Amino acid sequence: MSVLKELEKASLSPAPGQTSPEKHPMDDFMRMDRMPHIWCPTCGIGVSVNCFAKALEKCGFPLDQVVVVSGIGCSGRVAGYIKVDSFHTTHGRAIPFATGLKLANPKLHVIVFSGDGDIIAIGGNHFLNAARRNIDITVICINNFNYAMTGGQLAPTTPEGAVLPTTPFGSYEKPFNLPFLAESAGAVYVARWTSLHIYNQTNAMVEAMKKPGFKFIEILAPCPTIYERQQKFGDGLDRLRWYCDNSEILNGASTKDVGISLNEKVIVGKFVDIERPTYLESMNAHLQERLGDRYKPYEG
Ligand SMILES: Cc1ncc(C[n+]2csc(CCOP(=O)(O)OP(=O)(O)O)c2C)c(N)n1
Repeated sequence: MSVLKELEKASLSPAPGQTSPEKHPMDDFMRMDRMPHIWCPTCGIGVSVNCFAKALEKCGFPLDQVVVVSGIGCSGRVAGYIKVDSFHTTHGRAIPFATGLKLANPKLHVIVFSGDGDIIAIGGNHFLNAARRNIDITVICINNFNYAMTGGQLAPTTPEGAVLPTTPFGSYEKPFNLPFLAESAGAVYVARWTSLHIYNQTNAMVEAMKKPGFKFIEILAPCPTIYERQQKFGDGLDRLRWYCDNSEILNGASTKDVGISLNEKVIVGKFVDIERPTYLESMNAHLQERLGDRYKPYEG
């Protein structure tokens, strides 16, 4: 039996403790009517979606108080598969949409799930300013080191030397170190995991969603069809094997020291977990101080 057939059979088998093969463990969290999804075999995005569904289950939030917002790109498709209110917004604008939602209804748990190109290139300005303001949202950035959906253009995260269709002789640009960028801009929670670290990324999502403020999780994910193939690396499974041998968990590492270089080991872990008033807390405290009883704290 082929590996794909085996996987197909396994996914239809009842999970331990489950009686009916009709109900998938993720049925409550995913829009199963949208399956099959668009992602390539061994792409890391679906792994994170599964982790996210698990994290939602662990958080126990009423699902009508959870909103997922994505921009455009392969990772931007996530919003369409999660069974909560979700927005597939314009390219780079997931964070402004999320900000608006959170400010209009502070009771919501707002999660941005999108790609490195979407959040850090075209949406970079919004990323920096939402972190600076400490807007209470969780940003999960799937970093596959390229603009996958549009054919693999260079991204602000592409490691120096990486070959892509727009850099056939290797990139000569210095990439952003996303955890450092997030911390410098003001994020209160910063973590990085890979698609291999499913428990760690699930726990990071739980921690982040439960914490007030601007939280940032970077997930290094294989892109088998473009990035891995262009590096002549193999498929997503080969990348996961590589992460197994070449990622080092260093919780509390200085974000300055976690930049990524081609073919060099990557540092993963929780790097930042601090307290700082959120945008709305600062606004309420400030206006209360200035206006006294004339000000009624804004709660949405
Ligand atoms: C304003 C605008 N410019 C460009 C595009 C084309 N476009 C669609 S997806 C994308 C890149 C997405 O890259 P990334 O966020 O890294 O997501 P990935 O596909 O790699 O998951 C671009 C440039 C667009 N849709 N809108």
